[in-house]
Amino acid sequence: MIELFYSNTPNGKKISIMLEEIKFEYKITVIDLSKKEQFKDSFRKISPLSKIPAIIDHKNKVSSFQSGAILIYLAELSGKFYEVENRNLINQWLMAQMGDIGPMLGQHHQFHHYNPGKSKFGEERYFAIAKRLYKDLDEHLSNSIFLAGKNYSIADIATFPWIARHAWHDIGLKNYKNLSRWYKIISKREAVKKGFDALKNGEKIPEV
Ligand SMILES: N[C@@H](CCC(=O)N[C@@H](CS)C(=O)NCC(=O)O)C(=O)O
Repeated sequence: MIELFYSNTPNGKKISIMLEEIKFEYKITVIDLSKKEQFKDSFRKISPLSKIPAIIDHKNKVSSFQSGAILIYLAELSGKFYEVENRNLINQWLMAQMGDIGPMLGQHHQFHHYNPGKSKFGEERYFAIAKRLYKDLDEHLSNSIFLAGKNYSIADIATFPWIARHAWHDIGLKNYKNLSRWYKIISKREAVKKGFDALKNGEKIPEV
C-alpha cells in the first residue's frame, strides 16, 4: 500500500497518474496547501522542503519526496515505463521536466494566470519562456512519438499534467501539431483519466 501525500496540482497528478498506470494499491492523504499543512512537522519528516507530492511505501517502509524521484522509485518497483536500455534518454526528459518545464510553466502560471498586472517584466519573461518551451517540445515531438522515443515513459507522465494546464498558458496548444498529437494520445489512456481525477470530483482532462 502506497500512501500519496497529495494536492490537486500538476505535481500531485504526476504521481496519481503513475499509481493508476502501474495499478498499485494506494490511498491519498490530502495536504491542504491553503491551510499550510505542508509545514506540519509530521509532513516535513518525509518532505523536508514542505512540498507535495511525497509518498510512504508502507510495505517496504520507504518514504520519498520530489516527484521525479518518486516516479523513478515507482517505476523501478513496478518495472514499468522506465526501460533499462533507454534510461539515459528517459532521465534527460524527466530532468527537463523537473528543472525546466515544470518550474518555468509554474512561474508563467504565477504571473499570467494568478497575478496579471502585477509585474510587466515577470509576465513577459515567463510568457516568452513558456512559448519557447511549447515550440521546442513541438519540434522534438516531430521526430519522436513520446518524449523519450517510441515508448511512453515516466518522462511523459511527469510532463503531461503541466501541458494539461494549456488554457492557463494562453499559447494555443492546437497550433502546435506534434505537441497536440502527443497530448491527445496520452489523454486517451484510462489510467491517465483516472489519475487526473485523483480526488474523484469528476475532473476531466482539458481538451486541445
Ligand atoms: N520539485 C518539486 C516541486 C513540488 C512543488 O512545487 N509542490 C508545490 C505544489 S505543486 C508545493 O507543495 N508547494 C507548497 C510550498 O512550497 O509551500 C517536485 O517536483 O516534487
